[in-house]
Amino acid sequence: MHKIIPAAAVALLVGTGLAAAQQAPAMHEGHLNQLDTDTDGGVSQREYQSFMTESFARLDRNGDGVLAESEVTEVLSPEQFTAIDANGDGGASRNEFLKRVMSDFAAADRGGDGQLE
Ligand SMILES: [Ca+2]
Ligand SMILES: [Ca+2]
Ligand SMILES: [Ca+2]
Repeated sequence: MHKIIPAAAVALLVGTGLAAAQQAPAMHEGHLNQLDTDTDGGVSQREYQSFMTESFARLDRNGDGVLAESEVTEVLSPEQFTAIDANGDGGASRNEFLKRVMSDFAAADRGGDGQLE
């Protein structure tokens, strides 16, 4: 639980921005715990993807299915945004977003068992 995990860092970033922007802080328990919706002690690919899909929907304020840089300035640095916008059209589509975060997940999943612990 004390490893530095890039995937969790992205989640933290997204979560923190949302919490700061919209809601009372509910993110202090530990982000991996929050992502672990079936509470089996690990975050599966499916849990991670479903969290990220929800995050995407919340970040996409105008609901056009694409994150404009202006929609994510609070949670992503310009470098991170550029990294997500794989085709460089200035918008992060859902596919681009998920592809990026799921590759972070794979990179963080050192055991290769599809679970982050
Ligand atoms: Ca789990
Ligand atoms: Ca949008
Ligand atoms: Ca794009």
